[in-house]
Amino acid sequence: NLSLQAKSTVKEELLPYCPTESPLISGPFRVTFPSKLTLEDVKRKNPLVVRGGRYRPPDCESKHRTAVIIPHRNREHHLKYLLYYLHPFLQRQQLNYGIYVIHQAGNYTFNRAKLLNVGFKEAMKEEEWTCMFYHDVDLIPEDDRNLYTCDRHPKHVSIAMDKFGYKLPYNTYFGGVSALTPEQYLKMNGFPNNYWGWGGEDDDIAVRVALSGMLISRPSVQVGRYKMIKHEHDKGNEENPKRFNLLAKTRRTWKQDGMNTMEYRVLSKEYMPLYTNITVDIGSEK
Ligand code: UDH
Ligand code: NGS
Repeated sequence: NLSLQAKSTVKEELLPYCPTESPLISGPFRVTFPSKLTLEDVKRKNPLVVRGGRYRPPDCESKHRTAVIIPHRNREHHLKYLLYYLHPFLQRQQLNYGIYVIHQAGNYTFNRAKLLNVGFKEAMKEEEWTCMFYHDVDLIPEDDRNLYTCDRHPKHVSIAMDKFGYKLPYNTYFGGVSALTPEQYLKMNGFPNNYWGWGGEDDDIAVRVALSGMLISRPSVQVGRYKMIKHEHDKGNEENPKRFNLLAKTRRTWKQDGMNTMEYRVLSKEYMPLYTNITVDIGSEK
């Protein structure tokens, strides 16, 4: 029925913009980890989230399109809690959003930064996102005034984590959760592909921000608060002994390694009810 279809299109186009400040934001909330929680529960509590973990506010047009990119392997128990908190959190902020889990296939050493590069590229194929949140799976925001939108400069977001006594561990720390527009990301040639194992890749990203002539922005320490789900070092993500050597060379390598040189193979893309799962073969160290 054409006329009905036309009407519904018109209705969509006529949605007013969402207010600059969402009226649904309520500030700090308590983060706990209920032991019986299931993904089914999370699904039931988020009826407006559609296939692939997408959402748009039902009665206003959001000015923001945010993709959350989560590097992942073998952390399903953390993912469940993150989704439990993140979906309602993003909805209270009245964002258009999508959640992408970038799952490293195989048992070769983990590579967080390369997975984030893959996440950028794959998410941008699907939608013109205006902001990417690069998000560790074990960090739960504790205050919804911490807006998941981008700033004029690359933003380091997880600046007050419980495990560091709710302050930065050091001034240039860029780990955990960060947010960049596609323009900012491309300007710094994305992230390094050659940090295999734990450590240093986040410092490399901070160096790239500076080398490409940008500054780091941060939320206030009152709102940039996160609780980390406690865990031990993962198998397959041992400390990278090469990280200090790599970091010493970033100035010479950042233009030749990053967004422009990344090689990978997507093995599957599944539109799950609460997130898009992209399983990827990112190869191994050369
Ligand atoms: N990640 C995985 N699977 C892995 C390794 C890492 O999904 O096997 C992802 C996940 O999103 C994680 C992120 O990469 O949040 C960063 O890795 P990490 O959590 O290992 O790094 P972090 O520095 O912890 O937070 C290091 C282990 C600390 C052990 C302390 C023991 N008391
Ligand atoms: C630095 C690491 C970072 C890491 C940060 C916090 O030393 O990658 O510690 O680590 N840099 C290097 O190793 C060069 S944490 O306390 O979370 O284990 O993010």
